[in-house]
Amino acid sequence: MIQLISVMSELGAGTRGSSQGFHAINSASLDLQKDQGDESTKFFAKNKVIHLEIDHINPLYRSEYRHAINIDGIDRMFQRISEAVQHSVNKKNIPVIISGDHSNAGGTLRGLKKAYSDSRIGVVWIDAHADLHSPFTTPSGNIHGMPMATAISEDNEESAINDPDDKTIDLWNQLKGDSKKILPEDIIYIGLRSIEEAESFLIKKHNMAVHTVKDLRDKGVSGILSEVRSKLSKCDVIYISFDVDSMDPKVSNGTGTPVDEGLSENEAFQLLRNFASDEKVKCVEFTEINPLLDSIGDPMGEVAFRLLKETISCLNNRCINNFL
Ligand SMILES: [Mn+2]
Repeated sequence: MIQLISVMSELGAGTRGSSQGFHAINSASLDLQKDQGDESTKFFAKNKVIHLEIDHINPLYRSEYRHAINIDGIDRMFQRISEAVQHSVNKKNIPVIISGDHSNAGGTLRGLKKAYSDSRIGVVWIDAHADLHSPFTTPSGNIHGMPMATAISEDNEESAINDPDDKTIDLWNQLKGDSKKILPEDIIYIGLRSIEEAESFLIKKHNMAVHTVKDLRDKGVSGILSEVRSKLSKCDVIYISFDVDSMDPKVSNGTGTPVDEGLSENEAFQLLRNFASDEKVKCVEFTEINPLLDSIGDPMGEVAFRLLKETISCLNNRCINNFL
């Protein structure tokens, strides 16, 4: 079964509103299904998607950790998310997570690492940003720029611009966790186009795979997919993390940190349906949908819903046989 897990925590973002992401998708689903004359206006119910909502603690937190804002609350969220994801996988479900900001993906990965403790886990990070900062390197202090660093357990002190206090460092070490790490060579970036120096340093240091939007246009979606396939051939399990800011702001205005020259909706659609069709893909996350920053109507919710719908259908049917 597909288990839809909504995690409306926005503690890691610099702007409020991604906590409304699931509601934006849900209301788009009601409207779009109605427009298509579908008798059931509830796509999720119709596709036998079980929904689990994880309680957030957004109102409680405004913490003083300036190089890792709200890190104490985010640590609590990581725990909740990882338990839910681990439980979902143990029940033989495929978790599809709709999260507020991208910091939550660190909790998802912690859960996957526990649930698949004997497996090698590959990560496809579809995003305008590398999210590889640490409290030592972050210019903003926002933890949604750090989840990949928690996954590979990188402080990147070589690129330090901050001097975080001991309490921040303790919490950061806790956030990274003591379970096994994701190997940097098992991470693939797609759509990356806004990278800061400290992140570039790590990408070079670990020789991480990056596919820019231009690469995708040059090689085509199928060219990128075959490179991903060979790069992740040794992984048993693949996690797809889809930040809507990977898409162009023309499509994806309702998000915290839009960046020009992004993927088109169709390119995102082709990527997601191919990934979701592969048996190795055991978890997909949609994140950073922020209707408070959107234009009138709910265009971001509608785009995200169309992509989510195709992703869920392909996960259910594994539409394209063993592409990866
Ligand atoms: Mn991101």
